[in-house]
Amino acid sequence: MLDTEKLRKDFPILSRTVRGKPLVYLDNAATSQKPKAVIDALSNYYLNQNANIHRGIHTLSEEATQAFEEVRKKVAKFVHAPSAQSVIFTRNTTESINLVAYAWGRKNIQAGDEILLTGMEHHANLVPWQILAQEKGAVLKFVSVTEAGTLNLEDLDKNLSKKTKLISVTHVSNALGTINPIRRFAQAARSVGAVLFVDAAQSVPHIPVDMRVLGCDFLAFSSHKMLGPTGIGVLIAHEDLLDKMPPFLAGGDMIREVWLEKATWNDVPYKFEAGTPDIGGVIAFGAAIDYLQNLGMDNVRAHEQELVAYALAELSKIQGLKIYGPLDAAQRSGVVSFNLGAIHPHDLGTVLDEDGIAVRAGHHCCQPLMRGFGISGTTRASFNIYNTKEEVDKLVKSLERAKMLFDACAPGAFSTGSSSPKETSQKSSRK
Ligand code: C6P
Repeated sequence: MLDTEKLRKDFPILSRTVRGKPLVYLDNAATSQKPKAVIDALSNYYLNQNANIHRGIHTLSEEATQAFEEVRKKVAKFVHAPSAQSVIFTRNTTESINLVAYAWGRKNIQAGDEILLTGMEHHANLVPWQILAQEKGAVLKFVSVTEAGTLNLEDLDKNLSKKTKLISVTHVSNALGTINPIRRFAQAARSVGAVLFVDAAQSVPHIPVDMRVLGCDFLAFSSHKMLGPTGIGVLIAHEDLLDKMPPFLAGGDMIREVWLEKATWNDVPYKFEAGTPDIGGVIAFGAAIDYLQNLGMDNVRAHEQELVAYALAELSKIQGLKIYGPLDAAQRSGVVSFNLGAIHPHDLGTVLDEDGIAVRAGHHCCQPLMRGFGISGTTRASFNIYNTKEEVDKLVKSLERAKMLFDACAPGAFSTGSSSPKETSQKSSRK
């Protein structure tokens, strides 16, 4: 198990106060906090190593190149990628998805082809496919979401056909916390010769992920959700798949030779890494992976599962509070989305902030999912390695305070316990 008390000391920001109260950071699905080891790695790069990579023959450039390439190996090992060369550094998960939609999609998707998605995708795993489908005359199909916040797998079988060329699914829902059965999707993809893309933005930071076990073709995630810096994303795919894809962006290291009228491309992964990357960010990302490896991803998962089980139990005691997603902690990551009576999530988030508690409120970039539940949004608490049961207790206490406040303004608002913020709310367009 994790020694939370000890590891909290590694995160300088956790000792600050917000509105005079100790910070309770429960917005980890948006971005995680960073341990000092990551901050130090970033500043050490700029203090001692700063140079461009893959270019210079001088010592600094060689050192920076080596440190950068070491992280590629670390990432590959962390998720059991096919090889270090199968790891591409991007800016974030969103860019990784767009890269595939652009480079793989434009080459492989034709009019009449089908792309199978789900109703719980983050906009980043929906809109790039919408654009591709519109451009190519392809058809989008969807696996629907049940009332319980799980995927309706009957839809997977029903919508699968020889026309299905790509299945793209989130491993863990950022809005509900639901852990999806990726192996089932991999079997489905194999059975019709489709390619499987897994959006792992919310899984790689929180549960052990083994690409070989998942059986996917593409995997994408972001450093900033897993204790690393912002501005670094990862895309992984088998080298033979990447070899066949045309470039996404052009210029810099992705080029082998250039003539006035034409150019040839570098090998994978460099073919997809145009221009100077965020070198310091990648090196600091390596420190984040070291940190998680030292803790052990099984321990990370065990800690967050215990915390989310506790949160589900305690939140369920609040009258009028509705939780979205599976109620079994084994089926969800450390994310809990809820509504309290008819209080708008933004108003609830504001009350929690007064108590130093940071949560996300809104549609969580999942508008179709929210629409399916007939709501404008939810309040979302999401946990990480440094969160504690005491912090869950503070969340519950603050929610009780919000309930009293709003009940005083609108007596009886909680007596039915059924009303939820409706999609028609004037604030529904806000995130
Ligand atoms: N979700 C959240 O608060 P980027 O922003 O590119 O690093 O990640 C995009 C993304 C893609 N897929 C999933 C499942 C995600 O959760 C996210 C990011 C954050 O839920 C910010 S919107």
